[in-house]
Amino acid sequence: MTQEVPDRVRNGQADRANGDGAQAATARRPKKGAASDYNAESIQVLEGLDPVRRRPGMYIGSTDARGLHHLVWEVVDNSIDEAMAGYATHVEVRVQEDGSVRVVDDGRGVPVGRHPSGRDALEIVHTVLHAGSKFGGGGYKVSGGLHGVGVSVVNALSEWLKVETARDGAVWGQEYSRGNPTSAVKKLGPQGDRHGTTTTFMPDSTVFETIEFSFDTIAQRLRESAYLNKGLWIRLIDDRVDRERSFYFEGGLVSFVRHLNRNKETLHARPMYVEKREGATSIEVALQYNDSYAENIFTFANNINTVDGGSHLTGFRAALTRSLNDYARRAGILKDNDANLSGDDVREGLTAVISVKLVDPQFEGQTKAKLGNAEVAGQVASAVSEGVSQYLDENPGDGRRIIEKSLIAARAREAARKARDLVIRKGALEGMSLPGKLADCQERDPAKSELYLVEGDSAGGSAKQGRDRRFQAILPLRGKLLNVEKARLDKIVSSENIRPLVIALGAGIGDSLDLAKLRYHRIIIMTDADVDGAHIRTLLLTFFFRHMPQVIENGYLFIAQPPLFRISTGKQTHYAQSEQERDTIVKRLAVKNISVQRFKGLGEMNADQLWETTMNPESRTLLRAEVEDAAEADAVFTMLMGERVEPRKDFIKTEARKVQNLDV
Ligand code: 0RA
Repeated sequence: MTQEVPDRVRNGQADRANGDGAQAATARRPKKGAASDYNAESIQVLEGLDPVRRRPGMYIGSTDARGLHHLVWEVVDNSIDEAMAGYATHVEVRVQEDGSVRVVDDGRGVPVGRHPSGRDALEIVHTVLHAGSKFGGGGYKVSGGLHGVGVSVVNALSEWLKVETARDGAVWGQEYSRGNPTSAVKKLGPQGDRHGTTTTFMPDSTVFETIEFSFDTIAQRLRESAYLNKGLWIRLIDDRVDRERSFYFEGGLVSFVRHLNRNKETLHARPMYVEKREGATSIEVALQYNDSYAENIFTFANNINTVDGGSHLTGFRAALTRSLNDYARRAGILKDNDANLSGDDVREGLTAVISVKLVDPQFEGQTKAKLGNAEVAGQVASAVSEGVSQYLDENPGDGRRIIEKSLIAARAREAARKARDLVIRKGALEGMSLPGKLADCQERDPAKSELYLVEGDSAGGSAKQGRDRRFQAILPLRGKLLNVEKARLDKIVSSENIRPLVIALGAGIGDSLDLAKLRYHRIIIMTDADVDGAHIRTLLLTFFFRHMPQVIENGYLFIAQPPLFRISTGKQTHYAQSEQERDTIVKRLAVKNISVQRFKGLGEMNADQLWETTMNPESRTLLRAEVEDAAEADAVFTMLMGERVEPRKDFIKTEARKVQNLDV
């Protein structure tokens, strides 16, 4: 059954680049029957590991911290495949004291034994690109999907790697260095009660910019895997700091949705849950409405986060809209003459997770993060229609609340449209007139233009004086802005504070946003370094996050870093952004006629000081606002802006910015 495929050796790299390699290889031959026929003979030989070390980025995306963690995902995903196939129940990940990572599962164990090529199957899996179970067909595979490149890639990029497989009556093992065997496949002892695979590897410090694994990054990913594979135990241990987390969710996606809604008020206590098999496709959906206005849907195919959606999302949306409209008419809430609720209306305040598992997932699009299999749309739609209709019929109180919220959404959407039209018309009527408070810059090229959003009129005054008017515009914002989480789009747009901002930016808002019209590519939030400043900054971040997310996604939003202290000796002046920095500077100066001034707000700085410390591109530090992880950002914003006050206070005190450090 096994054969060398020499032309794949030549073509392998090009095929890998577009991600089609696995399918192309499978299509070449008749499929073997059941997955359980799998043995040493089934491993296919494709190509050696040189290309991986030559161009690691092609296989793991990058050689920074993100690429480094890909090594862990690759090894863990193999174990999770084994769990999805029904053989493994426990996966343990351990970051060891020396910085290496060990992954243990209790599955069937990687096959060992002589392969027709003369080498051992275990060795081939670890030293040959594209060799492995994913060509075998059968079962759902994470590792055959989006980023599944095979453990051989991990091996190639590791200073050393050791594998042990407990099966066929013994524990077998082999060791490697940078992908090359440093031992034969050896019998290490009797099998005992154990079955499964243990893989330990030390990333190669000559390949990666950093080889320090992050507990939090790994924990977050493992938590997600545990949600997506209910009943699977996943344990993470960090021997470097003696930390440990275990993940196990009997509720699977229901637990996931509860987690996503944890800081929100929900419309119904129990998430709706749909689980169905349609042919070879397994479908799982959980959803729960909350009282916010945001839509929060996460989709997965074979545990891969399909951030660009695809057929499963399409099927879900269609079915949800249809079921809710059908129910609203059945229950007499929508009358004959009433128009249907739109998809946008029924998705306001919706948190949902959709997970499908299928044998041959097709990932499409630029980032391969969109599920292509067309048949899945109908399968998901039928499962969701059935599940949601049944839930609504059995829980009419919940049904009514959800429909009423959708109706409010429909009315609000109409009001927002009118308000938007008004804003746009108003802008036009005033002859493209920009807000009176805006001190615009001379530059007209958005890529070279900056807009400072400044808290308060006095700071606005200093900023106007201190700026370089050629490319820096100033818009003072007075008082507290609206609470953007609770306020509806129509109120926000027409609020006295936000309307000038929307007009100054020039790109519109919400659905009608047109980034091509954005007048500034650096929008810089400049607030005091105190709690009020933090609050206003958070409000502005929330506003952009909710209503102009593209601005953040394109990297146009920044946060200025005004200093807290001015330290002067008469001869020299220094600025510090924290007490710690102040102390360091004072110590370094080591003269004791030092005067330290604390700025209570931007307004206390004169124009020159503000320019030098906060606005001059030569000397300032800006933070770029990033939406690293939509789920986490959503939770933070909701917590900050939502009904519950205590977590907000705590948060503001400790960490007021969800941003990543960046010197510009
Ligand atoms: C190929 C075939 C079989 C199991 C595996 C691969 C396998 C790989 C890994 C990687 C980590 N843990 C794993 N567990 C299993 C099945 C062989 C058989 O039929 O027994």
